[in-house]
Amino acid sequence: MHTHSGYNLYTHITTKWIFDLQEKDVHWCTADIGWITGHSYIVSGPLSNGTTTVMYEGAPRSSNPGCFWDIIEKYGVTIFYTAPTAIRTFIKMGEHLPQTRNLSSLRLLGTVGEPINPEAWMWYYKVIGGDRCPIVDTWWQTETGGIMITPLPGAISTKPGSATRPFPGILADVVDLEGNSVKDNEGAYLVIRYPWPGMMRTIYGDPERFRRNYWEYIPPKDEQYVYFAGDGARRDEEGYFWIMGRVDDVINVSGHRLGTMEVESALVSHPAVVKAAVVSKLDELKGEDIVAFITLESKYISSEELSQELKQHVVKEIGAIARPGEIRFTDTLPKTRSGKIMRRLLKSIVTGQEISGDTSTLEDRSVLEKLRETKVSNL
Ligand code: 7RM
Repeated sequence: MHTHSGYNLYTHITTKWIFDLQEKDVHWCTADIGWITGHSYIVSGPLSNGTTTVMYEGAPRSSNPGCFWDIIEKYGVTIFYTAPTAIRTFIKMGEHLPQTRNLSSLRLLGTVGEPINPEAWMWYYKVIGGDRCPIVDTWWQTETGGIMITPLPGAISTKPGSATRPFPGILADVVDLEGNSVKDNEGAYLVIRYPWPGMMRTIYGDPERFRRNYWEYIPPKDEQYVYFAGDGARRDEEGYFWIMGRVDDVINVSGHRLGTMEVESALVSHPAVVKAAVVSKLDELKGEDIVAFITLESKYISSEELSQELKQHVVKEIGAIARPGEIRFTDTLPKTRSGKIMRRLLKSIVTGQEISGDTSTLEDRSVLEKLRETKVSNL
C-alpha cells in the first residue's frame, strides 16, 4: 500500500535528479506499465515533472527486431531506461539492429530489475550509448516506491555491476542477523535505517505480514526498527553497494551458501550464454545440487562438450563448490512481464512436481510445457 503524496513526491524527486531532467528531454522507460517501474517511471515521475514520456506496449522479441531502436530514432529519445534481461535479449538479437539506426539523441541510459553483469553493461555502454552516455544502475523495489540506490549522473562515478550509492536522504546499510553493520565487502542483509517518502505503508489486508517480513526479520535494537529489503548485498571500501540477489534464493551446497545470481552471473560471463537461471534440487550427498537452465547465443548449439565447458567455467569463476550438477539448454525461461525469473516454477520442473501456486504473473504460459521437455535434451 502506497500513499498519494509520499509516492508522488518520491517518484518526482528521484526522476528529476537521477535522470537529470532537462527541458527538451524525451524519456523512455520500457517497463510494463502494470508493474511498479511503469507506474513510477513512465507515469508518475515523468508527468509530475512535465517531461515528455514515451509509452510503448510490448517487449523486445524476434517478431519485432529493431523496433526499440526505431522508436528511439523516430521520437528522439534522450533517456532510455530498461532492464538487464532486455539488454541480454538485444545482445542476442545482434548489434546490427541498433547500429543501423540513429541513436545519437540518447544522452543517458538506465537499468533496473536485477544486477547487470559487466559484459551486458559494456555492450549497453558501447553499442547503445555510443561510449558517450552514463549508465544509472538503479536498485529499488515495489515496496520502496522509487529508486533507492543509484548513481547521480556526472556526480557519482560508476562501476559496472554496482548500483553505487544511496540516493540523498536514504540510509542504507548491510547488517548481520542481529542488526550489526558488517565489514566492508562482507555479504549480508541489505537494510534501510530511516523512513523515506515513497515507502510502502503496509501490506493491504495483512499488516502482520508487513511487520514480520520487513520490520522484524532483523530485530530492532534500542527500539530502532530497520527495513529489510529481502536482498543480500555487500558494500565495498568506497561505500558502493553490490546487490547479490534475494536471500531466499540462496542455495546450500555441502554447507556453503551460494546466491543463485552469483552462479547465473558466472554463467552469462561465458560467451555462449545469453541467459541463465539457477535453482537447486535436493542431493543426498551435497544437501543441495545446482541445476542451471541456459539459453545460448544463436550461433552456439548445445552439446555435451559445451555443457562440460560451462560447468568448468563456473568452477573457474567461483570455485569447485559452485559447479552445477546439471545443465539444461532451453530457448525460453519462465518470466514475469517485468523480466523476473520465476524460480519457483523452475524448481517444480526440476523436482518433477506439479506446478502449484499462482502462475498469473507468468508472461508466456507455453514456456512451462517447453521446459518440461528440457530433461530429454539434457546431456
Ligand atoms: C523495481 C523492481 C525488486 C527486486 C529487488 C532486487 C531486484 C531491482 C535491481 C535489483 C540488482 C538492481 N521492483 N533489483 N533493481 N537487483 N540491481 N539495480 O524491480 O519489486 O519487482 O523487484 O529486484 O532483488 O529486491 S520489484
